[in-house]
Amino acid sequence: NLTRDLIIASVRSTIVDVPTVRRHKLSQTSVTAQSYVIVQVRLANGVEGVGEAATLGGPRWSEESVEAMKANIDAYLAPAITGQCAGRFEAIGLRLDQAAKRNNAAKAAIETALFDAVGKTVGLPAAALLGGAVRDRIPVLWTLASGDTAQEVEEAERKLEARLHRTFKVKIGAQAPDADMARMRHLARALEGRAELIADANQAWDETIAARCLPQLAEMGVRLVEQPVPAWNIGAMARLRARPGTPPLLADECVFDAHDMLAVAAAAAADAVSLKLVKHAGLLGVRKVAAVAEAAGIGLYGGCLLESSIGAAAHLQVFATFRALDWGCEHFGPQILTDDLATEPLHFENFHVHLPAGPGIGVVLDPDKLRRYARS
Ligand code: MUC
Ligand code: MG
Repeated sequence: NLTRDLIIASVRSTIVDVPTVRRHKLSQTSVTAQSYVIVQVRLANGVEGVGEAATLGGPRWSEESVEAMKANIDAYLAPAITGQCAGRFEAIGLRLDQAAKRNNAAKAAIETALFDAVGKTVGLPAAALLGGAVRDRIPVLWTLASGDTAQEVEEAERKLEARLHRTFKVKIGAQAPDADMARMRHLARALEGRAELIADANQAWDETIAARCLPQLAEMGVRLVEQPVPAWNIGAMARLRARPGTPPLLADECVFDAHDMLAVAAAAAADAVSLKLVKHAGLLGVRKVAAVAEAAGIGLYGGCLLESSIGAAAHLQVFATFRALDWGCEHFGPQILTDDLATEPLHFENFHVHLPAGPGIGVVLDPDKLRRYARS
């Protein structure tokens, strides 16, 4: 009896900290380890599903920290769904929303674990439960974020040589705008004709600085500029976008739910949107935000928050279902960690990351790694 098999027997959350190969510096924070909450859902049939909630430097990229997520999962979210049928994804989403406002990353990790467990039960990849895959590999970029230009050129050279990445996203906004413009100019010259550049200011600029810097970035050939101004300032995004010389703009922190996406679309404030589980509260939420973007002619960009192969695989399952994913994805996370959490990490080759073939999210949590990196 499938309905009985899919009853949620238990929900467990574990905080893990995995070191990164180098310091990763963005406008509001700098990290040398990635902290995640790993959610393990066990069904009545004994099948376990796994989900991951990523953060970046505690509650600095968005309001959720791993400590807060674990507390809210254990006290509110897990009790709200234990005993329910895991396959009733929308009904469970409703219960999660009744149990806690927002907490989108925590909810996404839980929903991912449900898709993984149900997929593993019926022998289907999560993508098949989300509409079905239309691609089995996605172009993947690398992020340059050490802040040391010479190191960044060298790092990009190594990625190009290994045929892993040929688009680079540069994290700007941690230093003065003119210093960032000089850094960008240096990178653009060093990689000219061999790589494409995009830039992410993580909300660091105001409208005046953005109006000065955006045309300079366009002139350097930068293809896309992400979240140049604060998330609340959709009006500025729209005005900047209407100015001649502004490169295409990518909405990140200003779009969490589908209502945000609708507001950005109505204001004509972005050319593309970065889709992330931590923002959209789950795989279904990613599809809902994407549908609003598609309806407005706004391009889809497969965003990340430096997930391990667990969280990255979940993103790939839903990204694989979009008819068009014109901007590719940025799931380089598994490559910036010193170690992975999956038994078999994602496969990167020829500038693409491959959709793993297994059921559920397509990868399996390594219990030894979970033990090794769990916070005591
Ligand atoms: C962000 O704001 O896009 C994604 C890649 C990266 O380096 O930082 C993240 C978050
Ligand atoms: Mg961003």
